[in-house]
Formats: sequence, C-alpha cells, structure tokens
Amino acid sequence: MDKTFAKDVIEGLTSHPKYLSSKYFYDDAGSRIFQEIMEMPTYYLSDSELDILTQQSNQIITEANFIEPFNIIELGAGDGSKIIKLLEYLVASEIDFNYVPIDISQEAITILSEKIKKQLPGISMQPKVGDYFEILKETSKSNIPNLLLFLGSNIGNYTAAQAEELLQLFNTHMNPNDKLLIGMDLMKNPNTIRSAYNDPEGVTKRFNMNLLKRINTEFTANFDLNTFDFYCTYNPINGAVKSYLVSLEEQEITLSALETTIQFQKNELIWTELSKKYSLPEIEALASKTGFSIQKNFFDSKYYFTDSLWVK
Ligand code: AVJ
Repeated sequence: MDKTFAKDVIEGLTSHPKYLSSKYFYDDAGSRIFQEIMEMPTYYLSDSELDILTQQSNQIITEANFIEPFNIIELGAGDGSKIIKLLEYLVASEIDFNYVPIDISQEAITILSEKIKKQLPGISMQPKVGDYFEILKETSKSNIPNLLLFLGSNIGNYTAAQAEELLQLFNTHMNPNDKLLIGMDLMKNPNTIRSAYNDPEGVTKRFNMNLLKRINTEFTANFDLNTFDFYCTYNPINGAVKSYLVSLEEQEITLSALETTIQFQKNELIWTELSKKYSLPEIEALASKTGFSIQKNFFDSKYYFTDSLWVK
C-alpha cells in the first residue's frame, strides 16, 4: 500500500471542506484519460504548447546557449507528444544532448520511451519512473549543464505557496548554469478557459471520477460513482480553475483497508484540482520570489500559453 497516498486520502476526506490532490489522478488509467483530454479541441493547452515547440525549438535552444553536451531533464514527461518536436530539432541540428524523461506513471514512461526510440533512433535517453525530487537530487550531481523542463502547465496545479516551495526546491537542486523552461497557461477569455475544463463529453468528469475508482481499488473502498457528479469553476479575477466532485446524496463511504468511514452530506464537495492561469506580471513575481529571473518568454501564436525560460 502507498502510505503517503493513504495518509493524504484520510487527511483530505476528514477535512472540512474535503479535498484530494490532483497529483493522484495519474495512475495508469488516469494517465490514459489525460491523453484523451489532450486530444479534445477545447483543451487548447496542448495545441498552444505544441505550437511553441514546433515553431520555436530553435530559438529556445539558441537562447539557452548551452555548452554541449547537455542534459534535458523533463519533470512529468507524460506521453512526450510535444517534447518530440524539441528533440527532433536537436537531432536534426546534430546537437549533442542526453534526454532524461521522468514520470510517476510506469506505463506513461514505457509508451513515451518506445515512441521516442521509434521516431528518433539513436537518441541518448535515460527514462526514469518516480518522484521528481529523488531523481533531481541525482541528476544535479551531473557536471554537464541541465535544461530542466516543467511543461504542460503542471505548475498550475500548485497553490501559490506550494508553487513557490516547489520552484525554490528546483532552484536549490540546479547548478548555476542550469536553466528551467516552465510551461504556464495564461489568463485569456474566460469562456475559452471554462470550455477547456467543462467539456460536454464528460472526459474531465471521468478524469476526476477515476480518483474515486483508484481509491476503491487501492483501499478497498465503496465509492459508488453514480452518486457523485463533477463541477468546475473559473474565476477570471485570480485565474483559478477549481474542480470538485459532488456527493449527490447523504452517504457513508467505507475505506476498509484504512479502517475509516467518511460521511458525506448531500451536495457536499471534494475539491480535487486547481489549474491556475497566470498573468505576465504574476509570472515575473513568481520567478523573482523563487530566486529566478525570466530570460525570455516564448508564446504561441494566440498568446494563450508561455514556455518561459528561467535562469538562476
Ligand atoms: C496536466 C495539470 C496541466 O490542469 O490543465 C486537464 C490537468 N485537469 N483537465 C491541467 C487537467 C483537467 C492539467 N495539467
């Protein structure tokens, strides 16, 4: 049993209001549902970042200005559909680099490595499964420069305090000449943002519900998915998309393996996810608060998203 997950589930479900962390969405099934989300036209984030990496990999690498060889360390690599554009550029330009994708899903890493080996044979790659920081501690011992990638607006899932802590920790593990390329989703027409998370096909709902399914499996719990709904909001003032599961009835859920029962009121919420949208001044402030400065922002053609290159 995953003890940290167990502890977090008990803590979150016995709190008022209840919450669960979206980092637990990504078991193998959850990672597959996230693939489906990325294929939805309304989920513009993937298209925007793909646009940046397709059009501007050359400028990104030129701007980073590394002495070869260098490492590309990707935190939360997922399926690699976007990073392949950057890797293709590097291979085509005969740049000497080593690619280290890191993800918590074994299945996602296997699919990614196979895809990359097939499309870019001969690439130097060391895929790793596990927690970012354990692996980051190791890679920071390397004496060649590191380009850290934290793409896909993954930072958006962290609260302001957590984001600062995480970025400070990245900073601590980075050598003076290392750089960070961080993908952040920008504030935009609120309708565009709401459509990305409130899809009528219910894929995002399934993504959230999968967490209850996962809890059922891992902790022998009895969540009945038919008694829960999905709700999400976007607040254009602070840029927060917040997702929730809603208990449709008053009920008691048993987590047998944790010897715990949880009471739900009718319409009681479980907060499951924050997906933060940033303004450019907020990005500046976050960088400087965490010991970085922005070397350059790379934008997609619609200015929906930025891959921001940070230096220590
Ligand atoms: C992968 C964390 C960036 O917050 O937009 C997609 C996950 N959640 N739809 C996001 C997600 C709902 C996604 N991130």
